[in-house]
Amino acid sequence: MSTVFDNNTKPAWCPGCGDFGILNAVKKALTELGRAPHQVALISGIGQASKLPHYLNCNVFDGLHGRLLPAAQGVKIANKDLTVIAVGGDGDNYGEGGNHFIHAIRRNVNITLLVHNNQVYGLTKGQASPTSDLGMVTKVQHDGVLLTPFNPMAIAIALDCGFVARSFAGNPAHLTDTIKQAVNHNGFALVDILQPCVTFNKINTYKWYRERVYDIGKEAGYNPSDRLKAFAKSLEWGDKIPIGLIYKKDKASYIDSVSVLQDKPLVNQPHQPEKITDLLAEFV
Ligand SMILES: Cc1ncc(C[n+]2csc(CCOP(=O)(O)OP(=O)(O)O)c2C)c(N)n1
Ligand code: SF4
Repeated sequence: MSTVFDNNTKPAWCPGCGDFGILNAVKKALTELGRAPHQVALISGIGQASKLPHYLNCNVFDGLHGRLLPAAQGVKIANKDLTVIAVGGDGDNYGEGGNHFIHAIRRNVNITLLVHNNQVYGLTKGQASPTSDLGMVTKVQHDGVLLTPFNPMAIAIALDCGFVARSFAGNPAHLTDTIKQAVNHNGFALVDILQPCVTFNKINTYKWYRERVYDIGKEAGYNPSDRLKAFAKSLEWGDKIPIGLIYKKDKASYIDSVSVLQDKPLVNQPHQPEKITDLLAEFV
């Protein structure tokens, strides 16, 4: 598919990597939402997943490993008119950036977080990540992973995150639709994306996921605003893995709650740099 977001850079990912499906879905979602490149900012950390913004024609910023969320929140607060999407891996967001993940949910700035969850550290060649299953053998974890996996869905619901969804890189229609819903959500929106790493994770393959994922949106009577049921769904992992909108709650976002952000975006508001000099002189 060719879109205004193409920048003709050849991705450095392995052939068959789930990251390609995510890249296509991001481009399709933004196009279908009617966004123009100058209206979008993609913010990433470090990792294979975090290379995604390199392959799009829009505003982009690479932060440090695990530090994409502070940068993304800063961009949105500075210019609330931008569609801000943070993109990174499971290591980026649930390991190195775990603390930022928790507090970004609490702060509820209107950004979308896309986590490429390949259950492994791809860029640094296959160490266990926070979401690797117990017992998974890697080049470093010779006796298998000993730590209990991090459950992003359960943690986000426990923190009452307003939009908690999961999708699968091997299901382009579902992923595109989920990204569109997340971007339209007023507040912090999490989309955890099951992303096969064909090189370093030979367990959680396309086939492994296809045999297990089911669309919760098609389950009769499922109501994503029922927090206790959503929590129960968040604990499902193994033979059956739910994808779709698991939890939704409408609440005031950070941008709605801060008075100075109600008028024009901060970048368009009058500012007087000379006052900073006076202030510094007073305190320093
Ligand atoms: C603070 C810090 N710690 C460690 C690293 C080394 N490092 C770079 S990428 C990476 C892992 C990336 O894994 P993940 O975030 O899951 O993304 P993937 O490459 O799998 O898409 C690590 C440990 C770093 N760059 N900075
Ligand atoms: S190492 Fe894994 S995550 Fe990285 S590009 Fe290759 S398949 Fe994708």
